[in-house]
Amino acid sequence: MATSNVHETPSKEYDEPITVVEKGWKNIHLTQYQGHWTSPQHIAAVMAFREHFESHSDDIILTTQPKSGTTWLKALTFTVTNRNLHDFDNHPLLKTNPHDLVPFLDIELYANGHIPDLTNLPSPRLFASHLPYNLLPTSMIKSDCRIIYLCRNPKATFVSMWKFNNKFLPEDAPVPIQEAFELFYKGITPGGPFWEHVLGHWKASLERPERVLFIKYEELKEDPTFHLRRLAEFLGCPFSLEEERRGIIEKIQRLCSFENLTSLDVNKSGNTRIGIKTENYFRRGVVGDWSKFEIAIDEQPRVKKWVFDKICQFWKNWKSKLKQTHYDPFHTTRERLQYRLDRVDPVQWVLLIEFWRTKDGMERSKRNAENRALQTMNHIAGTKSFALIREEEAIAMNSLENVLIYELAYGSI
Ligand code: PAP
Repeated sequence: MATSNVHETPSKEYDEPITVVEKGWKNIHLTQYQGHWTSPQHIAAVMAFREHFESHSDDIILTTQPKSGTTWLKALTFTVTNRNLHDFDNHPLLKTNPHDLVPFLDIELYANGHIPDLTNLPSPRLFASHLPYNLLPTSMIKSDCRIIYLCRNPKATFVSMWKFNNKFLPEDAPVPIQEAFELFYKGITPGGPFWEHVLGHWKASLERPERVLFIKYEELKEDPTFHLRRLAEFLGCPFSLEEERRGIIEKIQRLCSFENLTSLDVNKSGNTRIGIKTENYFRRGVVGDWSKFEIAIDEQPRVKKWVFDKICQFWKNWKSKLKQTHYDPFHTTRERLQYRLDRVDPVQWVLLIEFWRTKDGMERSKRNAENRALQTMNHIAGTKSFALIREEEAIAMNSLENVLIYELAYGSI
């Protein structure tokens, strides 16, 4: 297990030109480093981490965007991996904030470009990072280390970030929610852009499922037992029948629950190692809380447009890579898509579209589309000639993009 007990060597100058600096979120300037938004003071750390981190094959890396449940994931993973070392009545989490048990690599261990000596930490080393997948050190991607990614509904992540950020401002001068959302929408948010972060990890989890585990905060809330089993299996330490019988999964859940962690003195006062008040990592810890802020966020109506634009953007990029066909039903389905947006979880939308772009996704989509075509044919047989229906379906399924359109227009999502 990684602890704070690491040696540091003097920092080296990292003076890569900073391309853009935005005065985002009122109190913090944000810088874009290779497409990733972060505070200027973290740039040296990010560069040192990327250049010097030597991954071990049994490392466990927790990756998240800020405010998507990092604290919770740290608590859960620490408890699962160390369950044979600590008993629950005298557990480190009762006295220590999860952030001080699982350090951040990019913004903590390599802070200011210092190069820590992490070689002698006991295995498996447990670290966290807010970096997007494409910026993780090459040694991490090439090694067999395991990456656990937790993502959260974008609106919930945004509201949590907005509330967190306001804690650093005078009480009577919070950043107006529309202003903050405008930045978040453009991707200018600590750890952003949101979609790129999520999609990078999502793709990696499809390409390397045995090395990258993708979890959603909302699903973890809904069925923690299922996801804890999944997590333990992924880490190669599944719960034994005996452990299950002893109720260890429920104990882990309880220990790491929002209710329990917020009841502990350590999380009511004091700071974490990186100087943030421990209490600031906990607010409400629920799903759907953002809906209270919906009126403000949706005034423009930003969120729907945002998700819709993202889908169109993926769609266009995808189309441009394919041969153009004479049949372009995009316009005909546009309204239907707009209509359906109200009913679908936005993360699910974009993830599904990305999934369809993979080979497995396409195979599955094709089968779904064929089944649906068959059903349609059965349903309307008698009112149209079979040949005509076959022709229509053939057109609809004649290219990859048409299969997707078919799915979206008539699909089950
Ligand atoms: P970080 O990126 O700065 O580390 P992070 O832990 O990712 O923050 O996000 C904090 C959110 O996780 C808060 O969400 P909220 O603002 O919507 O309430 C916080 O309440 C929530 N959170 C913290 N601990 C837990 C937990 N044990 N269970 C569920 N949610 C939690």
